Amino acid sequence: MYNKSYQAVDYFNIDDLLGEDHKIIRSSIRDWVNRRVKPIIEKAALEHRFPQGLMQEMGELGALGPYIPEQYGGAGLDQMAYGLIMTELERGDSAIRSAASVQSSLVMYPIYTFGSEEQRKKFLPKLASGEMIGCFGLTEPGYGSDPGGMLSRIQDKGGHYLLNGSKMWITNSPIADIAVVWAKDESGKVRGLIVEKGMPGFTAPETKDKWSLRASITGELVFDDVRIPKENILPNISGLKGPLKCLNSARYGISWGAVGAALDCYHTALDYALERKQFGKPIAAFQLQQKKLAEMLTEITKGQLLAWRLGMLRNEDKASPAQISMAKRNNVNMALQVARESRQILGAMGITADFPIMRHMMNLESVITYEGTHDIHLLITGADITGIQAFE
Ligand code: TGC
Ligand code: FAD
Repeated sequence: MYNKSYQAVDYFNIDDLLGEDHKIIRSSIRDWVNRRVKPIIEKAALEHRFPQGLMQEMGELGALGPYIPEQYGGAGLDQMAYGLIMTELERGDSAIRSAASVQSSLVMYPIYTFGSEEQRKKFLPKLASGEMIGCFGLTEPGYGSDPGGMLSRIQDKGGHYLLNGSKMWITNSPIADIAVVWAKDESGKVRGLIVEKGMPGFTAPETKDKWSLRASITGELVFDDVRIPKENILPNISGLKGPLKCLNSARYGISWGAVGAALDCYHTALDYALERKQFGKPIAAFQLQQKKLAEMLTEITKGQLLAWRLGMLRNEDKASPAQISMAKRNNVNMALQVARESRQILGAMGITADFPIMRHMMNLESVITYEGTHDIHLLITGADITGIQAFE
């Protein structure tokens, strides 16, 4: 493992725009990632294994549901703090950020925003502490980018609902205690429900042999006549906008998270370029390598500013879904390009597990696909600019 001390670059003094509390939170997460994630993540990824014990540690740090009010076990922080936490976690690995984003934005957020008071009290404190793990089921085998076509159905049976259908590509489903699932009712309206592990007819098989996000567990959700008590329906939302509001929060977090992966690649490449000698000089002395480093830093800085401004807008509740799409799309693509360029700077060493770059690069191939693909976010921007939907 390449082991230089890490000080994240802040080329445009964005730190001056943060509060002291933000810097304290960031430094506690950064320290934890350096101590608890960096030393074990390469092995976990090679072994295709999620380091599950880290969930409770993230809970102790306040990284699960950071913006959920303290009365429900959250840390009561703002959106900027959430973003900074995501950057530090993804500097460690996208799988760790994924686990925290799903728990925070896709499980705690809908229960807090659309749930009953009983649901909030029952689930949120355990999710915040990491004692309970949650997952989010929207995507189906036949409906990924177009979730409105979903086939999963609930039928009202008087005292309970009967759930049938399946979901796939679900982060953490095999280890989750609860799943926030989206299914249509008899009138065709999308509803959200909380499915609990152990309910008869509910299984969550693992999806094996991924080349990407290897330190994250992915699986299916299969529902075969699962009885869902009525108190497990999220009462305060119906329609596709329910899951999409959750995605706004998760996509926002990813726009910050991707910056973390990019920073880790950039720092690794810079350190390596300054040390590695060819033709009698450090390779950092060659213009071609300087071009790569200078362009990477430029793009990272632009991504940091975009995320920071989006955080300000989110704090004021003024960020539009299209603005979030632009930031998620730009920053993930930026991180993937930075990973590819950094890998080249390391030459053959770049393909080994001695360095984090190839792992980040492979992870980012999922990040550019999930939470809305690169194409879909472009189409969302295009529709916003022109007023014309080009999806169909
Ligand atoms: P469309 O007709 O445009 O919209 C349906 C209703 O939803 C509203 N809406 C939104 N509301 C809030 N936030 C948004 N971002 C919204 N986008 C749309 C819209 O106003 C409408 O409301 P109403 O009241 O009129 O009914 O929907 P469409 O069927 O044409 O589809 C377009 C859309 C937006 C669904 C599609 O562009 C899209 O986003 N597809 C991507 C699907 C996606 O992102 N799936 C992610 C699955 S979860 C995941 O990947 C987790 S990875 C976790 C990890 O490990 O980190
Ligand atoms: P498709 O929708 O089949 O798209 C295939 C290609 O066609 C893409 O390039 C896409 O951009 C393009 N395309 C689609 N429609 C259009 C169009 N209208 N115009 C132009 N091009 C188009 N989902 C969950 O619900 N919960 C999770 O926790 C979750 N975790 C995930 C974890 C991982 C590791 C991965 C890889 C995925 C996860 N997903 C999850 C699923 C993810 O959200 C979907 O993969 C994603 O939304 C894309 O759907 P799809 O894979 O079916 O691709």
